[in-house]
Amino acid sequence: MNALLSVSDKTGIVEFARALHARGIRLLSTGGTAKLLADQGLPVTEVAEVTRFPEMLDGRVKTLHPGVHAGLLARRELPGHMAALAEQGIATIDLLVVNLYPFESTVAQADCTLAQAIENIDIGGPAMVRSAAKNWRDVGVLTDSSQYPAVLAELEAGGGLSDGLRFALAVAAFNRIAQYDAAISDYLSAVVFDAAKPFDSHVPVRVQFPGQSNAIFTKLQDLRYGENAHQQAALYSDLHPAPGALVTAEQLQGKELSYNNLADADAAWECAKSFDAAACVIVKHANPCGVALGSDALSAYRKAFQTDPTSAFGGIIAFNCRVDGAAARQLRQQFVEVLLAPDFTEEALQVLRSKANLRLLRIVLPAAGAGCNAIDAKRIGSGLLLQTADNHRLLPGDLRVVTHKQPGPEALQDLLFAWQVAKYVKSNAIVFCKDAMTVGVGAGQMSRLDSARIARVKAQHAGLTLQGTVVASDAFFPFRDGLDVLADAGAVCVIQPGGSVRDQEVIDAANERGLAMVFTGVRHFRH
Ligand code: 93A
Repeated sequence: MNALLSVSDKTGIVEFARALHARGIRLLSTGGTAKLLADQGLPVTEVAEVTRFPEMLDGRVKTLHPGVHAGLLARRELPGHMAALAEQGIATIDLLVVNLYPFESTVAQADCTLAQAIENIDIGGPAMVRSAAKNWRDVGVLTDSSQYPAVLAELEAGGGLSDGLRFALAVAAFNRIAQYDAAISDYLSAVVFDAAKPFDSHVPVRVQFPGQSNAIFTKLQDLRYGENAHQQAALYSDLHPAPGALVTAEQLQGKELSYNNLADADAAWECAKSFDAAACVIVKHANPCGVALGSDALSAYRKAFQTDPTSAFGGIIAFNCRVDGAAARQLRQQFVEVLLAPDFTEEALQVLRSKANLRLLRIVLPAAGAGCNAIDAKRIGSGLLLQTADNHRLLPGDLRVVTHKQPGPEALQDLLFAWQVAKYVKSNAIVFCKDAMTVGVGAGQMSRLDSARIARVKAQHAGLTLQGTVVASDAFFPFRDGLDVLADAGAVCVIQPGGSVRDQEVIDAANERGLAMVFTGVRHFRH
């Protein structure tokens, strides 16, 4: 068995090569990799020896040779292929270990020149990876050091690699090549070529999204239809989904998830996971119609449901905490489309099993401090709007009290809660809250005044009082009329970004009506 090793990132390669050698596998390698392995006392044959052709053009042509590619591409069970190899004195290559020239990290450096970027475009590496991955039934292809242990484990178990592992490695290989090529295309597309300027003074003009590699999406499944029955749809996942992202969820039971289920589940989950205390979020048509914190799932759910029982019918419900038997029995009383949580007790699963259609999703909460999806994308006609995600988290110290009246400590807690909820409500958002529970949500209106009116009406319909509530507004009040609606309804504290030319008019109104008001200096539009 022959293995060809050619890696730029040499992490773990010596140990891996040593393990291959110990299993009697012959090592072939390119210049730098071969030297490292030889220095560590491993017997290694240079590719140049195999091809009987020297590396040339400063290493630009190392492995681009039929002696390598025929060895990778030959179908072992075709006698014609094997005879052709024998005729040319070419040996099969059964294992390929390649990682590519570091294009992505090179262009991420601020002082990277166009010439350096181009020198770091790997040609021979991707060519070999493609050959090996195409011939996955006969060749194992490794493109990342994280794959070494799984391959060694199978080799050590005796026999060769399994079909399953070789196929998974081939898929990972093509994904890696797609990602690599996208990085090159992305970089070069952003270079505005100017013949009057020296070649190497060109730099790409582009927005840098920190820590974000090129977005490559892989299809998870076709969906029955899109937002409406006449639209086709499919679900794709980031190649490397962020920890705790919806696409990593496991469906435990229930009907197939629809396009709208997924969109709403995502809205509910993103909101629920943003709280530290046990939280329940009920979403309908992409907007929360009930959000509450509690001591456990049951208490949070009871409060969230009270906000708007009418809208909660057929809702999508997310918890950031374990759902136990008591919560499940309560949930069984209402019609739920999708239920998602990081954990369910055995008893809860038992209770929910009787609702065979209910889509139940288990999703792992991200570890504290884990990165979330750094980029937000929205399709526009033949284009894509990209932005970094709205990850801003307000701290009590960021608040500026602008009224004579100060919010008390309890109101302050509710203000922070209301603000956090408003972030997940479509603009214009007005959110009344009390005791860590929403009591009136006005969402998605073209005027802030109407959102305020709607939030009030919804609270009335749910039989809730707005006396003594706090209110969050996702953006500033352009006039005092919106604030007057809140005061008329009985609100006592307001949180909003501030920043309007009429801020003073609104502050005066708050003082006149005896409200406390705080400015955040940050806006949370969500369209
Ligand atoms: O310059 S290349 O595009 N031409 C080649 O023929 C070639 N073959 C392997 N780059 C090539 N490679 C790459 O060299 C591999 O993908 C790997 O990243 C690197 C390993 O070189 P070395 O073993 O000399 O450190």
